[in-house]
Amino acid sequence: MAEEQDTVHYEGAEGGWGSLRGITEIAWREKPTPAVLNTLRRQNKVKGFMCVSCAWTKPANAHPLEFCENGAKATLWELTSRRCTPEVLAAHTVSELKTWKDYDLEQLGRITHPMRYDRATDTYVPCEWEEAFAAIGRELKAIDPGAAVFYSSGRASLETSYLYALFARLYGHNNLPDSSNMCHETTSVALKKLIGSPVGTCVLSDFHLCDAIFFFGQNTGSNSPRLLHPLQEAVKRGVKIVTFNPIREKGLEVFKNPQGPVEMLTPKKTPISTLYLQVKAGGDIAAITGLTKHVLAAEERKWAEEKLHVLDVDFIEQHTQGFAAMKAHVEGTGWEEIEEESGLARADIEEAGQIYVEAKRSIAMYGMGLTQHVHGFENLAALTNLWLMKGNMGRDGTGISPVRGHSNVQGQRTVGISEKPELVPLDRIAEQYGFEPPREEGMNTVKACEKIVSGDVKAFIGLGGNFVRAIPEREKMEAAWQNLRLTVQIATKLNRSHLINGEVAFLLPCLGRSEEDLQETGAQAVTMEDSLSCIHGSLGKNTPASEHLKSEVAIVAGMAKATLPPNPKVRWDEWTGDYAKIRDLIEETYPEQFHDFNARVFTPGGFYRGNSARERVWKTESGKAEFTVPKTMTSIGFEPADWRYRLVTLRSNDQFNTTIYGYSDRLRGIEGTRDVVLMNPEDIAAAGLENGQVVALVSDAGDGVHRQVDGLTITPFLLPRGCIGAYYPEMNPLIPLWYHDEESKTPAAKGVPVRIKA
Ligand SMILES: Nc1nc2c(c(=O)[nH]1)N[C@H]1C(S)=C(S)[C@@H](COP(=O)(O)OP(=O)(O)OC[C@H]3O[C@@H](n4cnc5c(=O)[nH]c(N)nc54)[C@H](O)[C@@H]3O)O[C@H]1N2
Ligand SMILES: Nc1nc2c(c(=O)[nH]1)N[C@H]1C(S)=C(S)[C@@H](COP(=O)(O)OP(=O)(O)OC[C@H]3O[C@@H](n4cnc5c(=O)[nH]c(N)nc54)[C@H](O)[C@@H]3O)O[C@H]1N2
Ligand SMILES: [Mo]
Repeated sequence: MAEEQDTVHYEGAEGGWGSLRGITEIAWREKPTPAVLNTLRRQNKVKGFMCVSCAWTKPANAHPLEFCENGAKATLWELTSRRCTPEVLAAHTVSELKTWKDYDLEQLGRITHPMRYDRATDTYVPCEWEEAFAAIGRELKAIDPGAAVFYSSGRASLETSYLYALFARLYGHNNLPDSSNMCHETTSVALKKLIGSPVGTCVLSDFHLCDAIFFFGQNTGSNSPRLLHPLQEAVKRGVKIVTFNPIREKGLEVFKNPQGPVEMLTPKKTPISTLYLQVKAGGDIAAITGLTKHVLAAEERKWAEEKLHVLDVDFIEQHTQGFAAMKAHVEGTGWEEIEEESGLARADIEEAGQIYVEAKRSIAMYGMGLTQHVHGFENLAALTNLWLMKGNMGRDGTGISPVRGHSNVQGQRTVGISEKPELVPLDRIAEQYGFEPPREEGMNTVKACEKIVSGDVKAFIGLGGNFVRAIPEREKMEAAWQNLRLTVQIATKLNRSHLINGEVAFLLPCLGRSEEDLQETGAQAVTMEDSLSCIHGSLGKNTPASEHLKSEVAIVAGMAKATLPPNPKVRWDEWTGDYAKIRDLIEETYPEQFHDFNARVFTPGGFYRGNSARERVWKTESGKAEFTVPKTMTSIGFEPADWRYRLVTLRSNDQFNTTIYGYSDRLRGIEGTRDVVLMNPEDIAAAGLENGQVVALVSDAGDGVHRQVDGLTITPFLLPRGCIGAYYPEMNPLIPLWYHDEESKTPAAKGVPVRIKA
């Protein structure tokens, strides 16, 4: 077995001085003013502004500095003093900018003016807002609404998102793909089907009551660092934390609280995980089946010896269906297969299983390690089986808690951004606005890509994000982009997606969330929903990066007004002038969840919008929570073969999705470059490769399509054999568009079939 000392790794703990250094470095680069530092002090506080980084909840009793390294980076990134002005854009053709790295594009700073792409000079040229809106309206009116796609990245507020979805439906389509389609769509589909709620069931107080927390494929230290605070408190309370992850991610191993002075000054660190199991990528169904098998065996023993139960038999009886079939299947699955598929030893799985057996209240947390697989649905089904059998759902201190990504990605779905019409109260909307909304299913991300390739899509609007960079199959998609007649990108900074343009293209710069949003009735607040279904108000105070920016609400309203015929019930200008009126509309559409919305906007800790599964009301087809018989023991969508590896695409500690803050993945010990392939030393030797050798990765999906990424340095790393790691988004050309979760179509970015070309 390879040892950590033979590999590249990080010596410190997550948090601590290293994390302060991370903040300082970016602060130095972005040259923040005193006003910016003030903004950090208001971050995630009541009547402050809500962080634009991750979706972890903002507690009522916030720390004096309730932000983490990555939240600070995100804020400083938004409030940079650099400006991407018309002069800067005039100095570089779009063809030239296409050769730049993502990092360098965003380093140009905040976009200051609305811009139109000028094909003759191959540059962006400034334009007036009204000119842009009129042209967009003209273009949209000229095409069939079904040929337009309105994408959103999960950052825009509830107010913007609600209007954006309304715009799409008034115009005539449900083509509302969301970054969620590449992320937790597996959750939305699986949890809806299994427990009748598309989101997690936990609230913050559950973390104070549980006895065990199980983590599957979620990198807390980098991606939701503030969650380390409740975890650290839980550990101090004696809560056992068990982690399943192919990589020993530092944040879940040890944590040093950068906000706890004692831990900063002394070498005291909190070990986080009691047990850390390096499951093979795609091995979770097998691992969870092993845990389930152990629980069933423990039940049998306990009943035989003490006439007592390990299982929650009353819950199973009253609230679920399908237990017997699931049980028979798990008992029929041998340990040999479980060990082979999970890459874990039976004894280790049983040790974890015993922690689960002994815990009275357990929480399951997970991230992209479960959702981004061809059998991602099966991952969540297996996990739900395990959680249901002990009644760990809908009881204080228990539950299933997907850790969401973008700061309002969950909320966007809540207020109507969905390609699935059955998830939206269309009848109510029809009544509210006096029109007949489209009822046919819209395009999700993968479908939109397919239709862009086939030429059926004519217009693409991006409400934030970096679509072309985030999706699979980059080469083919970039080429197909030329089919589009209209592309509109609403953004804060320049990125690759802004350089792949349709015939008519606009770049519309918007306010960031930390900036003051002044409208007719004064400064406006916006709202978002966190991972635990709590809604928070956010008030930007910083001076906008440029006087020419518009808010996202104003931009959506401007485009809508120029596109749609007048309707007395649809008052874009009035709504833009006062966002409280948009909140009234949201309340009207969703009265159960958003009652008294305006009065509750600044509730400390946010207001909880409720969750039926938490109340043990199962809005599933059968009216019960569902056990499932797994149809496969691996979540990987290809057969093993010699020299075929499972590529896991990773986020570094120094990026937010396609935004690269820098080249220091401190928590994994990788510095100065992102062009690496992380590989087990024994695999390196077996393949006849050497540390430091530069190689290419080649797609091995068996579909005859050549996909390749060059210039990657072999780096020894403690990964299970057969699994290799490399960074997202650089590796996205290697992922076939058809390679996605079977049920939800979430691209399977955590188990991509590749070969190494020396
Ligand atoms: N700083 C920062 N914060 C972020 C983001 C960011 O890019 N940077 N992105 C935001 C967004 S949109 C999202 S969705 C979240 C993403 O946050 P996460 O859900 O944490 O996503 P990833 O970092 O992609 O991968 C998570 C972990 O899955 C592990 N893994 C890979 N394959 C498997 C597997 O088969 N099984 C198991 N058990 N584990 C596996 C990886 O080793 C990794 O540690 O973070 C959000 N927060
Ligand atoms: N291989 C691989 N691919 C993946 C993933 C993976 O793990 N592996 N993860 C997937 C996941 S989980 C996600 S969520 C997607 C992410 O996909 P996206 O959400 O589309 O991408 P981001 O990188 O978050 O978008 C960054 C851009 O957003 C813009 N922006 C920033 N702030 C604002 C704002 O306030 N308003 C507006 N309008 N624009 C703003 C900036 O211009 C910035 O360049 O990628 C997916 N793709
Ligand atoms: Mo995400």
